[in-house]
Amino acid sequence: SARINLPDEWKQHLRSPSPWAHKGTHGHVWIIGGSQGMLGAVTMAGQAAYRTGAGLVTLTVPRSEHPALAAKATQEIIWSWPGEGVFSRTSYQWLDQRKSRYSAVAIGPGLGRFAGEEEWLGELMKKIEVPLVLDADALNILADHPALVEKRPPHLPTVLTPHPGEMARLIGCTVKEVETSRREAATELARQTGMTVVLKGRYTILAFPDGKQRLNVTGSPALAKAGSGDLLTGMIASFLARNIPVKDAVCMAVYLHGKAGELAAKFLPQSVVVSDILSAMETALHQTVS
Ligand code: NPW
Ligand code: AMP
Ligand code: MG
Repeated sequence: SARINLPDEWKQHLRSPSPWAHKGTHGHVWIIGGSQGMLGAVTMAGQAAYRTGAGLVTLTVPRSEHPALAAKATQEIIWSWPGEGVFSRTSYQWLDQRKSRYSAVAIGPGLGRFAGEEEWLGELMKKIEVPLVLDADALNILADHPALVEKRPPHLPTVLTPHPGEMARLIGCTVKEVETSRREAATELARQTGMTVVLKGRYTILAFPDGKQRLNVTGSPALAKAGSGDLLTGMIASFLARNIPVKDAVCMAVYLHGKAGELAAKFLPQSVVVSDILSAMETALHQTVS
């Protein structure tokens, strides 16, 4: 597979905002996920989205988690899922109005599993008319209910971001089998689903519905820590929210995510925490555009 380098046309996507920019100019990212004990996943994704240029980020968690998230989030807007307690208990009608506010959506970080999850994810996949990223537990739901893929209108961009464990569940094999045939696994899933696949790992492989692949070689063991994948999900959603074409958006996100890991790990990879990676993201972006 061709390696990802940052060609000149990507610099265009990353150029500095106009002096006349306002927060509505750079896309509104909607991140849906979180569950008891797993709220960090959505705030980390939200921070990564802001760091990579999003103008607005809204986090949606179950109503029961609203107070806990409100105590944590600062820059992110919180809009809890309608209906008491968990995610699924609602008519979904409000989605028709709500969805037009957002320019890209990510579902899954810290989501957990719950009764009614199949119908819930199906409604979102069907009704969301902007680019969609499915990560973490959204992928696990998809693995258990493969027919959900049909719910997604095929003309809309959809990105799947499995790590090898999630990939093994999606294609029904072992993690070891995924690791010995990463390219084949990613390509097969992209073909089966018609979606863009980001198979994460030391060398992340991207597979597109047209059969093409790209390989990313940036990265660091500093990223081998809780939260790294949640950051990547926020970055992809942020680039998609700015109307960057899906192929460019995923290539840029995995490349810059890896670069940020490298820069944050200058001294001691094992000591790097998420806030270091978020800070290094600015340097990674700056080095890329200059
Ligand atoms: P093994 O053990 O090697 O056989 P899970 P999760 C495998 C949320 N988070 N290479 C590995 O398999 C997420 O968003 C919340 C090889 C392992 O057993 C999810 O919603 C946080 N194998 C939820 O937690 C911070 C690899 O996959 C299995 C691999 C659960 O997600 C953390 C683990 O995967 C987290 O992001 C690799 N590179 N990577 C928070 N603070 O709120 C993974 N595996 O069972 O899907 O668990 O990824 O932790
Ligand atoms: P997740 O397992 O969902 O948190 O995702 C982990 C993220 O960190 C993915 O983007 C991986 O590619 C990245 N990552 C984890 N370990 C490494 C490593 N040793 N080298 C490069 N990237 C890594
Ligand atoms: Mg993850």
